[in-house]
Amino acid sequence: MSSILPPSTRVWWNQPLDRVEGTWIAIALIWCLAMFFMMPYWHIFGKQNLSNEAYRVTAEAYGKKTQEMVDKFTVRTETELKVPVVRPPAGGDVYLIARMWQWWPILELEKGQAYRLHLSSMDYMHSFSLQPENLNIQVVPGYEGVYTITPTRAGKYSVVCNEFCGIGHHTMVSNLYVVEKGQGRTGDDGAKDKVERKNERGEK
Ligand SMILES: [Cu+2]
Repeated sequence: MSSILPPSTRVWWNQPLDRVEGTWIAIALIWCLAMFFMMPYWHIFGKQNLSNEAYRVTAEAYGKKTQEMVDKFTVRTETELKVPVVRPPAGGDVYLIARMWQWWPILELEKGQAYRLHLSSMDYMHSFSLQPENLNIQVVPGYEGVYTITPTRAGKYSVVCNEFCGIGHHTMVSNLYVVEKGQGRTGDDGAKDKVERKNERGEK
């Protein structure tokens, strides 16, 4: 038998099951079932799988909601692109736009507060990867994913696009800040920080 000539016997496949073959089929079946039941188990008892809500949304509607949050809660801008850093009230809704090739705006969240993180794409498929946390969320155009998150450690996190989205994919990086309660480089606090730093250097 070859791939060019037809098999010599017509019914070539009707053979009794070999013991080794049967054993491997049984092993594969048991493993498949184990993985199948691990999915709901890990969703309930594991910490990696987020429970999400998803809604249909248009890019325009989502952009508008994000813009409203940015208009209300921007505390400063960063980088030469003047990306707004937004600090929405603790426990509220936060919106993040993924688009070629930018995350917009930059979010500043308070440690220990639960937020509803909204994610949607303005164009193609992207993926929200939060480093160094083990968090990876698909961001799909036309859908608004909502994830309830509670930052547990203060610091500066990196947001990376984990879905190849074109020529500028590798530049689609951003930050996410988690600050201690009542802290952060916001308006007044920022001014205070500057004064303190001046004092440390002995300047007046
Ligand atoms: Cu992307």
